[in-house]
Amino acid sequence: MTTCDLVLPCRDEGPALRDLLPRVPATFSVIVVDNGSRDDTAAVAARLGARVVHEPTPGYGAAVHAGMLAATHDLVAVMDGDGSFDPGELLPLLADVAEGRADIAVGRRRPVARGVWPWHARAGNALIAAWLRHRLRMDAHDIAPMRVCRRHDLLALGLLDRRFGYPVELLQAVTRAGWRVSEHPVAYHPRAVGTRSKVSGSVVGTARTALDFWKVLA
Ligand SMILES: Nc1nc2c(ncn2[C@@H]2O[C@H](COP(=O)(O)OP(=O)(O)OP(=O)(O)O)[C@@H](O)[C@H]2O)c(=O)[nH]1
Ligand SMILES: [Mg+2]
Repeated sequence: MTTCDLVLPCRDEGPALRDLLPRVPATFSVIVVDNGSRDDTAAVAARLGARVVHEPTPGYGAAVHAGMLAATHDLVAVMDGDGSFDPGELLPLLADVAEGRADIAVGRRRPVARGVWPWHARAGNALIAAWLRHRLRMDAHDIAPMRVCRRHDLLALGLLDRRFGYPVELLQAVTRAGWRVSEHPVAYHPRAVGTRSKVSGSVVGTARTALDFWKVLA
């Protein structure tokens, strides 16, 4: 029996999903949000039993928000769909929220090898997290690429960003709302072979994302 929805925002992640979906623990009901993929992301997801939601508006935030609206369980998890995370590592995060120890549980990336997380992407990420800890006393060290919380509580925050600023806007909002945050180290693997980096693979990609982050910092 499933107890939590798992939203996977995906843009051209077909090769990653082939390996990732069979490894998702049975407690999760998977929703793949296909955001204008040109590869077989939707077909692979459907074939492997995931619910597929199509979101026409491009952007990470647009995909995650569409997944939140499509979710039906009280508990909802979000994770990148590019193979860089192990879905089994969501279970301790889910337990924290389901058992009332936290209002949101987040993952803190631990690269499994040198070069998995390029210096420019890691630096940009560390800068934003340090800023939020300094400005808002945020209780986290990463921008929550893996997270679990209650669906209604999240939607009640009324997050507006539909691009890569979404997780930063989320962390600002939960910190301001006084949510209890628990953080767990999670292994960060290279994205799946056969998929293309959209962010950290280039300085331009990182710069564009850093701009998205900056826009939501109020
Ligand atoms: N649906 C959708 N998903 C996106 C979009 N951009 C990124 N994603 C997905 O969001 C997740 C995180 O994006 P990534 O591209 O992995 O970001 P990253 O991990 O910082 O950088 P790379 O893995 O190097 O690209 C992945 O599953 C992507 O497929 C988008 O515009 N629409
Ligand atoms: Mg990635």
